[in-house]
Amino acid sequence: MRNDTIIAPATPQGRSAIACIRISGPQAEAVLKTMFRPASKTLPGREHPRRQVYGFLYDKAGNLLDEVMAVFFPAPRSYTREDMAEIYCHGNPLLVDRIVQSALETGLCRVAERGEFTFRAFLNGRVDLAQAQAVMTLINANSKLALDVGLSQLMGDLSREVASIRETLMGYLSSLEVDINFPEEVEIDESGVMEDVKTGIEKVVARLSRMLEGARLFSKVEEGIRVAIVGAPNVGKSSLFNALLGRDRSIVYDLHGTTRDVVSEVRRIKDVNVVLMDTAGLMESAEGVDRLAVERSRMAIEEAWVVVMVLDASRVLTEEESALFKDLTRSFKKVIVAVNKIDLASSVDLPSFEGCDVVQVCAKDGTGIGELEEKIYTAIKELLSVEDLVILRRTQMELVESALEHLKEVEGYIRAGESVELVAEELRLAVSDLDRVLGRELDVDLLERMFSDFCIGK
Ligand SMILES: Nc1nc2c(ncn2[C@@H]2O[C@H](COP(=O)(O)OP(=O)(O)OP(=O)(O)O)[C@@H](O)[C@H]2O)c(=O)[nH]1
Ligand SMILES: [Mg+2]
Repeated sequence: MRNDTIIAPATPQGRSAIACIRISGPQAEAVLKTMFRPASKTLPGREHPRRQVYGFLYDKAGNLLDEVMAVFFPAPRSYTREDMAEIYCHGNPLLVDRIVQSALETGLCRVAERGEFTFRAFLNGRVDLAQAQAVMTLINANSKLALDVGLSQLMGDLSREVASIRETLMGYLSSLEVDINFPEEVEIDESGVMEDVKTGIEKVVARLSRMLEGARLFSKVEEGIRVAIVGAPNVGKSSLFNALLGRDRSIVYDLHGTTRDVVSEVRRIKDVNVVLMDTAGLMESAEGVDRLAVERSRMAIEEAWVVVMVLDASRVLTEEESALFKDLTRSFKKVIVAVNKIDLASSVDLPSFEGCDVVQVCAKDGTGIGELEEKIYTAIKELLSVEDLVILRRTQMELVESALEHLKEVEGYIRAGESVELVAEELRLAVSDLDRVLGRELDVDLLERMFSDFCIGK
């Protein structure tokens, strides 16, 4: 596509022992040789590939710019698969700028756009889009978890999964196409083929749904996993929220309906970021502004990955609370039951909360808060296993969603006994969506948006 030569600092603006400047493209060697004088006879260039050479940089007028190390990587064994040069100079932004300016004065190169090095690596087939995305995650990660996911994706874990799904679909497509192309010549058990395709597609749908879930979850990792504190009015949700935060953030009052808006705060529990959400008490009979508050609580539950359902130990469980508990567990969210106000109850008679963690707490004096925190952490850790997490951009997620829709369409067509042609067409559309996810089929809009988020020099 582009065949010019680009240059950019690869290290951030700031003072450091060393800064790195990268040059990529057909003139990379020429730029380096124009500016560089080695201390010995060795020149960094095609004759000494990938070898660090010590020397000095000069500008056009012959002024010394810096004492540096330089390396030349001939294509295709470089980050971009083009000819590349790297210069390691002293880490002062003024110095870096002066070197880049002098390189531009040779007239052989221009300043790189954001992400252009990685973009070239992608265009030249060194990485696919899932891997390019992983590179960005590795640079921007704020947590160990994000780093681990980035690394596994850079090593091609997601790419292999998408490719394997694609292969499976292509297999079905070719078995269908035999039927389409040679309807007379080959004796084919059509309904048998269709039945196989249908069973296979079900598995693929499950795999893609899992991928999508992993991507949605990963997008929450950095901003914080949402944990909603919910329950009936006045059970002590806000008190518990404050106890977990370690400060009086939410209003506590001995009357129903104290909390109305959802109150959110970010907290770190060990190595994960958590967005704690205090919500309004849920009650069926709510009217007016209370009705609106309950709606907000419901929305918070929707957004949450983990729900802490708070009960009041000093009174019996209401029917409404039992119903809420059932609803929550049915929604596949991780539910933790916190039985609050144990200081008021002489003996706590707990009904069974099947498959749920139950913690007894007293928000007032802090009893059990540590244990609750531990349970929240464990629940999040169960959700966040590195193998399940996937880094996809919004647009890529939409492509996976669209592939899923086509596959569900395929299932529907087969069930309805529609023609082989129709089924094959939907399958082809699903394959095309998957190809765009990895960038096998170019989607200019996606590419532009993706690489413009990168930093200069990457
Ligand atoms: N004895 C005792 N009282 C508590 C405890 N936790 C909360 N309370 C009291 O229970 C009342 C309600 O507490 P809140 O934290 O406002 O309850 P809430 O669930 O947020 O209430 P709404 O926002 O109105 O739904 C207050 O008077 C608190 O002091 C506890 O562990 N023990
Ligand atoms: Mg409250």
